Amino acid sequence: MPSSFITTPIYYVNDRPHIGHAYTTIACDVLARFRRLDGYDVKFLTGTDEHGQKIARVAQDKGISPQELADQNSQNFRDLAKTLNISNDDFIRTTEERHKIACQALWTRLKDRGHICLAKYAGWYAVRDEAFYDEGELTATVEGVKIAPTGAPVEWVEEESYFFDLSKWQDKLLALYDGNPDFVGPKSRLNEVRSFVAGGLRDLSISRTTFSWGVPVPGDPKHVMYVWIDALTNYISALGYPNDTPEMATLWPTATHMIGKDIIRFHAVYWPAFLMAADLPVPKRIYAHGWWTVEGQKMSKSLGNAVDPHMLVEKYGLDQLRYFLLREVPFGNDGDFSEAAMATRINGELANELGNLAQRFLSFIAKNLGGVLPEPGTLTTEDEVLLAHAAGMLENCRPAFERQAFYEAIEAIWVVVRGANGYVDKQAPWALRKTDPARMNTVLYVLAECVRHIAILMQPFTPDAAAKMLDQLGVPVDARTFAHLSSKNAMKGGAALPTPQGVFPRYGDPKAAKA
Ligand code: ME8
Repeated sequence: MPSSFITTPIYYVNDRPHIGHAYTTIACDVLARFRRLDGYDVKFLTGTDEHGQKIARVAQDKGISPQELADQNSQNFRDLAKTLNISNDDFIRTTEERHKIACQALWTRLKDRGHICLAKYAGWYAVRDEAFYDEGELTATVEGVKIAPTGAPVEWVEEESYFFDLSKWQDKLLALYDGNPDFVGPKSRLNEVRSFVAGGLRDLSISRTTFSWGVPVPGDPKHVMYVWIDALTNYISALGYPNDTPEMATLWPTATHMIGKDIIRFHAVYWPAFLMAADLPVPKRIYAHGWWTVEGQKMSKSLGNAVDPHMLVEKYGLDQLRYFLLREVPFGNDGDFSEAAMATRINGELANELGNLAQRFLSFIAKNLGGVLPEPGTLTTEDEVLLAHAAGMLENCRPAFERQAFYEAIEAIWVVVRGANGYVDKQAPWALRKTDPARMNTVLYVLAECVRHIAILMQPFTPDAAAKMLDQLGVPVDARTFAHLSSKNAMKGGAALPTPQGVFPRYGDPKAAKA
């Protein structure tokens, strides 16, 4: 059985989760569900990033301990995963013992191999990004405050620090990118990372002494580890590192890290360098998606415009939100979020196109045929063409999923949804009832088999709605994987179908959605 380890970034606990966090987590969930249905042994990990100066400062401002802040907000991320029907197999917190053990073991291994030495750091640091910046990357505001390219203010840091010998890894990193063109996706990000590395790397400061909210450096506990070496290690601590676990052996080399474009440098430069230096395998793929703005504006605390995913689920429905986020914007591109756009997609695609397709012929069968799926007669070319398109969907979705091109997979499904709606209009089974009942039977059967395919493939995107559709087709719960798409498991004429119910209701009025 092929394996796949899929990870979200671990989210900082300084703030409540918003739509951006929900986006990455949903995308990972869709990938994890797709691969499980495709026969993979999947492990899907998410969690929270709880150490570092940013968390320590926010806790101080709130007058609580960093651990209290972490406990509260980690729970918020866990709750969000539940609300979003996320199928994660594990949830890691960086304040857990298993994680500290892994961080210290990785550190010791890097030290023993001569990749860590003690020196003095003097340079710029942005607490908001938990990142170091070179003077040349900064711009000064009118007030004279220097800011990083991300807009985060920087402060001057001068302290004793351990360094990782990143400068020695330039050639090996370039060879890694050139030898594995799929290591980073989309291609534009690979080019960005490659040119950053080609421009030369400086050794990286990986410990701090001016605060203590972090994993202590082994043998020198006045230092805590830089939060990014701590955070990145979560991906292997969850697999049992430093123990020689079966998961480290089989799952780790299959890792797909899904992240936002903001943290590509940490994942595609620092992380593989740490791993190569520790003589551990590098992940298989890193995919950086784009960012959402909200009605044209960056989401930010000061604007108070962060969109709460719980509210959207409540108002529009969970599967509707999952579908919208992956459908609206090609994964990898930036997108603008608006409730009006969401209502339009829900009504135009989920309610009118997919929902109606299933609802129309199922209620017709319920009303006119006593809820029994008819036996098909001889198939016409049009029947065969539609069924062949339905049977071909998986082959079109798979390569799209390999490239995390979720919207392409949805489009491949929608070609069949639209084809099936065109088929209904043309074949008009309702009219055939009087003129040619045998032909009507065939058309209804073909539609049922086509919708069975569509619903099986929609499971990763809209798990509840797809399950309801499959329930209504009477497809057994244990016959819903991609292996069951084969004609061996085709719908059986003569089967009694449960009473149909609408799966995708229309959302009121798209304009009212903004109110
Ligand atoms: O960076 N649009 O955590 P974080 C799309 N702890 N995605 C967004 C987004 C937006 N507007 N805002 C946030 C960290 N995200 C580190 C990660 S991993 C070892 C450590 C998503 O809480 C996106 O995936 O700041 C981004 O990478 C992540 O949230 C950052 O979450």
